[in-house]
Amino acid sequence: MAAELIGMLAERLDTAQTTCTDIPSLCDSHEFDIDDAYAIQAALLERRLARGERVVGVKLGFTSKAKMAQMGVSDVIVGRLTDAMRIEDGDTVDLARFIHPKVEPEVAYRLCSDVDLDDPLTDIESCVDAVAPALEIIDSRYRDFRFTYTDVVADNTSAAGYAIGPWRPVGSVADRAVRLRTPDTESAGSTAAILGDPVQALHALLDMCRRRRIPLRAGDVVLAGAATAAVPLVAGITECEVAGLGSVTVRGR
Ligand code: OOG
Ligand code: MG
Repeated sequence: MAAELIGMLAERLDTAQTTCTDIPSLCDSHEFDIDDAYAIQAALLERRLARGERVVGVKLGFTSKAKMAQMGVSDVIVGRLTDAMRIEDGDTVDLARFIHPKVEPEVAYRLCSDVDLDDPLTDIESCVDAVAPALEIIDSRYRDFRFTYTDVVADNTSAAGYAIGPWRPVGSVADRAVRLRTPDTESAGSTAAILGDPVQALHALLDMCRRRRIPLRAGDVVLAGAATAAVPLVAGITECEVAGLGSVTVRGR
């Protein structure tokens, strides 16, 4: 796909986000493959960086069957997090910032060293020093959250916001109960839903970042993907609790 078209589609997604206006699937009007989709995502990120935002991490999507089934997609995807998306634990978030926000319970890791993508012996687990419960806010720029696999990659995997609970020194978080409570819903799941064990998300991430040349730097946050299906983010308190790790909240307003 021509660079000009990539830039135009990135602009369309960017404007949808900055003006809180949904758009139809890009695939309705254009044909593009997964490489083009990541190129659009990269151009979208460039626009954010040009506005003064900073990259603070990465996120994985569709690492759980619940999410794959909910969205009709069956392969892991990667997106980028910027400082403008960060919400402090317990903080209020203005719902008017979003088009149709949903929230999902996640596990976050923190990188303690840069990851060498070109060294085949890189041990990603040794590049991580902390783990925490997390909430991700997703806000697809597509009408009614309806998108194809390439659409959602181009749209930076619906990334819109995230909050991280207290960090703990990294250790196994396999098979931990996960609870998501909003004023309207309560859902329960397990960290086992995330590729069997969230640590597998780190290995999937390394593979994706090698293929897509996405740098992984010391201090970056990694969202491992949702443990349950996403639910609407509404006014009031939303909490994600991961057994043995603690909890994190945001307050919609
Ligand atoms: C795409 C983002 C998926 C996850 O945790 O699986 C995701 C979407 O569902 O809109 O963040
Ligand atoms: Mg997510």
